[in-house]
Amino acid sequence: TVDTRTCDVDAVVIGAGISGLYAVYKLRARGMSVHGFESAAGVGGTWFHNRYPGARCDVESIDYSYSFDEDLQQEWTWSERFATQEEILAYLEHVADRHNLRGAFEFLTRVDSTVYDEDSGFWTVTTDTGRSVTARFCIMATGVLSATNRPDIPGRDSFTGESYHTGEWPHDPVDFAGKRVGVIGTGSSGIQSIPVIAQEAEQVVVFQRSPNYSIPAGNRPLSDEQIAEVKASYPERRRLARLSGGGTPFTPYPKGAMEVDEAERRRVYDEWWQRGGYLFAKAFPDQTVSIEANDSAREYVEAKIRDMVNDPEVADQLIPTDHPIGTKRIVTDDGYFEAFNRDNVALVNLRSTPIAEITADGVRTSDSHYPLDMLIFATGFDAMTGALSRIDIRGRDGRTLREEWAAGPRTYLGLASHGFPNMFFMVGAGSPSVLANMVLMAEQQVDWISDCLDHLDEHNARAIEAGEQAVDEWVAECNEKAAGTLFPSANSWYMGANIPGKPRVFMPYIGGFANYGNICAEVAAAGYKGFDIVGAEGT
Ligand code: NA7
Repeated sequence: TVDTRTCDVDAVVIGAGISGLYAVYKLRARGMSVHGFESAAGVGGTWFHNRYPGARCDVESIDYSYSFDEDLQQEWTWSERFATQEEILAYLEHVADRHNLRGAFEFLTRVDSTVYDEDSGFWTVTTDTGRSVTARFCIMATGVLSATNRPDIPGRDSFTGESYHTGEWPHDPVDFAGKRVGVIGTGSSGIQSIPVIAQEAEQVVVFQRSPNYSIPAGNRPLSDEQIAEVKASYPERRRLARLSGGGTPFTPYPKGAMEVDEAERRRVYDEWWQRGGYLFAKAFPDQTVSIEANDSAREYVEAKIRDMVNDPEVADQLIPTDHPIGTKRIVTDDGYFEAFNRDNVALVNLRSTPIAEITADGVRTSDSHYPLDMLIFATGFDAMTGALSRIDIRGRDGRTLREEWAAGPRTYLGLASHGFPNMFFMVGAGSPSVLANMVLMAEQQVDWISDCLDHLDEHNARAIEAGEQAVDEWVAECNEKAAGTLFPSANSWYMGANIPGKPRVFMPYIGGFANYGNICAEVAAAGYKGFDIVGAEGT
């Protein structure tokens, strides 16, 4: 039987980033009442928080933007090939205003728990401000790189100078002039910020545990002609992006790296190096599958790093030795390696001299003490699952998502989990997620969810839930796809390897954006195959 009480709203959307904003837009367009919660003071998600100097997206601006509103994509003009955080945030604020989305959200409100009640079929969402809202559907747009990681280094909180995490960067300008700045971490955030900070600070000490591959962005202003050309062909550009492996309109070279001779291989690497950025990982289709192909790309990049860094000993230490190139996301930088040619930038190799402790006035390694005025944690995130595990999510029969996912995320299509009816996860584990253009990724999933809700309405159904077998099979499929690549050999955040105690599972679906979209479409066309749909009578 169905509880005849009504809930407060049809859907709760948690998170006002790229996926949450579009979810609100789309669900409202279906005539649903939607209530959004957002822990930050404004919209933007990742782009609200990551305001560190040099923060940019590594996907080209013209692709990393919504496609659902043709007028918007014609009217908005990106200024650079790779947009700054500031410009992306301005864009998302513009979209929120244009579609009146801000009003749906309660800001500065963090969701503590979401609990499902089987009798009523409602989720109760409670917050740290004491709010409690009931809804039929819960959309978890909580972000994949949103739960920051501050590693538990001895003395971490004893530093008395200025201290920041790149993913929680303050809104007021940070002044580096005349200061000795320590940066812990050389992932994307460290690599993007270090050259910018070095231009202002008196001294920058880079504490590097693992070196990373990074490729110059080749960023530049977009000319009027380029903009006009893109706008004239936007629908075609988007079509190609949807047919691609990564949600951008680029296809790799048609042959494997070892199927061509050395001269051709070099020409292709030169071409993709010139294009700039992480796409270099995809120059040849087998680069992250075959170690031989990977070695050829690695050697090419190693030589480039040696060209850029004057001191051969420093260059040596900046070259990764612990993972095949591309199995951690290649960073897209602007002057990173050259920054080590400056007199005011020093590299501390934590592999040879680990951090012993953070002190009141600096960082002590096994062999030295580095006095600092400012300490920056560029130490990343509890990626993909961290934002979900920080919420107490309780589904049917009191089962908790934390327990269900204790050995790694268990989803069907990345969208849903067994035991958690009417709850949808956005752009996370089990989907191409961070391996694809997140904006098109979000659109694809929200559109799919919207169609799914149409289907439920047409069949007068009250709930949809991923079937247990479908989850088992999807988890196996995700693992099998990853096992066919070199990715599991890297200690990456894709693998959960950056968080002590986190299960080692390759979390995204690596079968490609287009394939994933096709699979989702087939599941829908087959009457949501693999999902259990509960009728109005509870059957
Ligand atoms: P990342 O890529 O996770 O980088 C974090 C960095 O912090 C990385 O170099 C880590 O070294 C380092 N780290 C983490 N914990 C420690 C400790 N305890 N000691 C020393 N160094 C540490 O995060 P980002 O924010 O840079 O980028 C995240 C993604 O955002 C990026 O991939 C893009 O897709 C956008 P490690 O490699 O673990 O040895």
